[in-house]
Amino acid sequence: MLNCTKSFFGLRGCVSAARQILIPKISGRVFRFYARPEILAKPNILQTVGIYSDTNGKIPGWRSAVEMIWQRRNEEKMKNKLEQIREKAISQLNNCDTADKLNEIRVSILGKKGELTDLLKSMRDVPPQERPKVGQMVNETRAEIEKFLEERRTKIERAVREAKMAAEVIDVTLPAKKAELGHRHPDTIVLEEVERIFVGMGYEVVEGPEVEKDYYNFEALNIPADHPAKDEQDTFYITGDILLRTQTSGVQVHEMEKGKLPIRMIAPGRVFRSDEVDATHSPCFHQIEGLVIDRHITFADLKGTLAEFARELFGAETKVKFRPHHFPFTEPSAEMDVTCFKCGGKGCRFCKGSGWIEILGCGMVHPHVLEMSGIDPEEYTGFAFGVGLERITLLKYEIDDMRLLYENDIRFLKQF
Ligand code: 2NL
Repeated sequence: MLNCTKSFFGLRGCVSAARQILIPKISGRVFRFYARPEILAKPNILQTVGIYSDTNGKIPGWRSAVEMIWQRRNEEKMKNKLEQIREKAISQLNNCDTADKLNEIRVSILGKKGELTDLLKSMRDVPPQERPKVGQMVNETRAEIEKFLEERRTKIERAVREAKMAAEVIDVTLPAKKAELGHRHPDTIVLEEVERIFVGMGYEVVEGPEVEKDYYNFEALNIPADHPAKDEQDTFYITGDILLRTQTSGVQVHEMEKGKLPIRMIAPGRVFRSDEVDATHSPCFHQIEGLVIDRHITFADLKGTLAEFARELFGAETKVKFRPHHFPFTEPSAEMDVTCFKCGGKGCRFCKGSGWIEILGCGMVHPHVLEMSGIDPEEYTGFAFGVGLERITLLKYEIDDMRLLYENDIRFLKQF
């Protein structure tokens, strides 16, 4: 009894009941060999006919024939699987139009748990002699899919670019966006006003270092190490004798040490004190100090100068009043008040009913301070003053919280 089946290469082979495989015609000869019954029982066994092309017409022994049969079948299985993966990948990629989807597809095939990676892992089960061939097949499929992925990626990227360019049409007839301009800070406005007033009276504006030696910040101003005035100023120290200046006086001491007299100067700048932030305090604020040294300078010069300053800053009707005070670096010392520019001195909520507002501290430079900087107090005298820039800005613009000055909110700044 003969059982005929279509063979792999389209040849016809027959399996006899005698467990023979008869090959009618390969290279013009008929080959025959025997196989085990369980192999012969497989209906597609005659795929084995294909192996004859590998044997150069030599008839293999049945064991190697069977091995070749299995090898061929494994290869076929693998080929089919790879073909499936490839087809699926290509059809998915053809329908893919976003980079995210593309990535999903890539991961599902080539990723750690991807289909192709799984298949590669199953190489463990492939007999060693078959691995190179199977491995090569997997690699070829992988390369093909990767090539296809890249092509698709390029297409998607181009499409995204083109869509973006189409959407970004520039309408040249639209009005241009206005460049947003900043606004001068109210502190700057007031500082420039103060500078204008003093420069008008012949003063120089001098700036100096914010990081200062303890000597220039305290000692040279008659505040020795154990002076209580030093305790009052909680200070940021950098080293034992270097600190963030607590006042701009150091700038003036440097000027005095230069020995060039007379001096008529103001020293505006940032100063630092270890203070908590609240409506009237900040660890960093601005001070303007002034210093005049010449022969025959008296308290009358101080009064006249500062009264003129107050009138220019707050209005011609402004009156001033000096109250005795104490500073270690001036003697005598005073605080100057101006008549309330809100009520004109009658008393209101703004001046807490007194009619007066405190503006600055001042005094005649202490002879010891002059001496320490090399100026002879017998020949020269001088006056000095210090004013908090934020304080007068808040007063002038009736701002009730100092913190507003540091927030730099353009809506706030634009009001001045
Ligand atoms: C205040 C008080 C003041 C000075 C600062 C000064 C500087 C030198 C010599 C003498 Cl180099 N005095 N400066 C004088 C008196 C007062 O500031 O309350 N400022 C906010």
